[in-house]
Amino acid sequence: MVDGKKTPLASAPGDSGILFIPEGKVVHFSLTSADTTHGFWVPDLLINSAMDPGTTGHLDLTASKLGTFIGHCNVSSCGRGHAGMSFTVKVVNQDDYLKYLSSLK
Ligand SMILES: [Cu+2]
Repeated sequence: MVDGKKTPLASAPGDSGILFIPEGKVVHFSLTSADTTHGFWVPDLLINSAMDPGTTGHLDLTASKLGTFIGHCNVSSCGRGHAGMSFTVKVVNQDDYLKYLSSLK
């Protein structure tokens, strides 16, 4: 969530999700899981948080560098499909973030 607005995870079935976030803004994540414990790990952004079923964890992030970063689940015991549990985080400047949001309409 950025400035009180939800930030969608752009993805299509079978594709890894892409999360766009603006540089220098506090982004609030609400993290949970539908089945078992998974990890929300983006090492280049120093994010490492667990997502547990039945609970909602909270994480605030202010990305201080532009770029494209890879995230993974880092709970190897989470089950079948673990190897494919990755996503992309794109940290963009404020103008590009607003363009991205406009493209969703
Ligand atoms: Cu997992």
